[in-house]
Amino acid sequence: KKPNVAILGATGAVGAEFITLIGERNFPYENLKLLASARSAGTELVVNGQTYVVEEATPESFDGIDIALFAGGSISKTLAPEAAKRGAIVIDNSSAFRMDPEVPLVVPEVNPEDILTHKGIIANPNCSTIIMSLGLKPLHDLSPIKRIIVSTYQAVSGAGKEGIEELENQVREYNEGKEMTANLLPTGSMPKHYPIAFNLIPQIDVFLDNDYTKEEMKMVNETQKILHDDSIQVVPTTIRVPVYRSHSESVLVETEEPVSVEDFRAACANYPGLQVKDNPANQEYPMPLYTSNKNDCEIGRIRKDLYNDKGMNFWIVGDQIRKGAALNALQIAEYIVEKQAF
Ligand code: 11C
Repeated sequence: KKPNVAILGATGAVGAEFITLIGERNFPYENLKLLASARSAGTELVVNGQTYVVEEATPESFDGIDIALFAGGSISKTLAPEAAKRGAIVIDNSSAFRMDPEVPLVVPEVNPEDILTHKGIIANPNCSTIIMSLGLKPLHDLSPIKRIIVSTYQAVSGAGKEGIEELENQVREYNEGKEMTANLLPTGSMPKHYPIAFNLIPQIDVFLDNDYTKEEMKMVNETQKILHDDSIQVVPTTIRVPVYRSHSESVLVETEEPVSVEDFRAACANYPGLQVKDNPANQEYPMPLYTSNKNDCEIGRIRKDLYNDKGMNFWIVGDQIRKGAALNALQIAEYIVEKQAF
């Protein structure tokens, strides 16, 4: 059987990607409903050649829905439990339920076994966590991970359509000799905003009491949950860069036992959703311009720590809107459909 599917947040950057991927991947559905907040209701969108009118999302919108793909945002908090109550399996891209012990947090290549433990809601991890996890798991399988030091280089798409528009506008203003307008980054809720064009901003989301940002602590908590090991130490620095839609991460990992570069590279080459691009002699390494609009993440610059034989260094890059959000969620849905577990 095919599921009745709803997409909530259909008019945003992640929602648009859901629609593209549903067509590209031939995702099966019986009926499809596109939902959004009242502001976007009435918009017409085309899916698989058929035009749909976006409806305002209410709790009743989910009556009869088997799988609900939530693009994210604060609307999840109230509507996800309502949808689940009505029998839908919600795959939620917001941060609202990720650390709830009742809610599985899933990267399908890494912990697919958690998917069917859900009680109505399955959480999609934060984009930088998802992308890093694809490089961590093949290493973790060779020798358990003890400690991770990571710096991210995150695209403006992480701040949604508005983030992309802000970078576009600033580049234009700069080229026209005008002052750049900054209204959104690093985060809309704080008083100061800085241009991202020709700049780097070492703040993503708000600061917490420990002087790490919320984005950084997501990488800590979510990585431990996905790998089922709260003893893994994660020390992150998250940075916004003027790139449109792929996140890049420089990752140094310490494992329990030494792992050779050859073994790790071979494990990555065999890992689903991951491509090795690692040939320094030929100047081959992953770059965010070239992973954009692609499903697979790319890993390269694989090399040992200079001083610690249990340390492995790598660089991993992936499309933030695809693997970092919509693709990962849709893969969870595909798993549920394949198992006919709806
Ligand atoms: C960013 N990672 O790049 C954020 C966006 O918890 O899903 C996604 C936030 C989240 O700005």
